[in-house]
Amino acid sequence: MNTSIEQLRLTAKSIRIWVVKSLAAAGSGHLGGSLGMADVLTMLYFKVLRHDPKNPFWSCRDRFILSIGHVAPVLYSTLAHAGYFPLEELLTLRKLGSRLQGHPGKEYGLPGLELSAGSLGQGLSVSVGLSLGFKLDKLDNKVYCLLGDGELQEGSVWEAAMAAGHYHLDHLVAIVDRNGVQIDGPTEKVMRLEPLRQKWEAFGWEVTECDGNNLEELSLAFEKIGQESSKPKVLIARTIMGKGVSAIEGDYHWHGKAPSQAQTEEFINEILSK
Ligand SMILES: Cc1ncc(C[n+]2csc(CCOP(=O)(O)OP(=O)(O)O)c2C)c(N)n1
Repeated sequence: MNTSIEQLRLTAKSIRIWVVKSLAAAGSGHLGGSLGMADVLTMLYFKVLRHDPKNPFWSCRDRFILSIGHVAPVLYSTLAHAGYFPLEELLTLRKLGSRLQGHPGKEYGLPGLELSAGSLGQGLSVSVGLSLGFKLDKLDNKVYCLLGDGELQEGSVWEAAMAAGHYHLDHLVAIVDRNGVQIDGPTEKVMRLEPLRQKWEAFGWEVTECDGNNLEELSLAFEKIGQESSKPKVLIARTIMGKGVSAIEGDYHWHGKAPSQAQTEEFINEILSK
């Protein structure tokens, strides 16, 4: 896909605005991580992934596995922007009968959604299984799995990482939202993760790091990741929780909070002004 950085920036901006709008309509949800991930998801869905919103079950599609189900609002907003369903549906977030539940559920039939999520520590195992299956069938589909840094404290993540290294799952890409915070504080206080690069390397992964809120850096990082090598790849994307809204940036109290009516207007105006 030939999309300029400027176009991607506009898309990310609109994705953020609809995240805020949908959370405001729901009156609850996870704003911080959703805003922080807007640039990564924009890059994936508008430049990196092989997919077709008109044919969500296309067998040749790459898979995007959202392991941190709580940032569903940014996935929903991205899928809607990509054309999987109308933008207006975003305003049904968390409502009874909606296809857009607080944590994504396959049973609601949302086009583009690959996996139910919410219980942390599951997505990388699923991604390893998918990737191993593609490899055994000699297919070139890639699998991208988005993990939270707090989520890395789940032991199952490291079992999956070990298996990916063992089976040389070269078409598997894990992305870690390295925002340094989790639901109840800084990750390094709750359960130290550093040295994170060396941990992944020890499990047989090729590690790339970048500013996950910088589209130029993300573009270069995914180009590097796209180059052939026999290892699974991990992108440690350094991001800021709440990116785009200065009043909440970096504040873990916004992990799972929705804006009030007054804040909604203020937040949208700030995102629009940048
Ligand atoms: C197995 C499991 N344990 C606990 C939770 C509750 N929980 C939801 S999000 C979260 C914090 C995750 O931190 P991180 O992955 O860093 O996400 P961020 O706060 O950056 O959005 C926790 C503990 C959960 N969803 N699943």
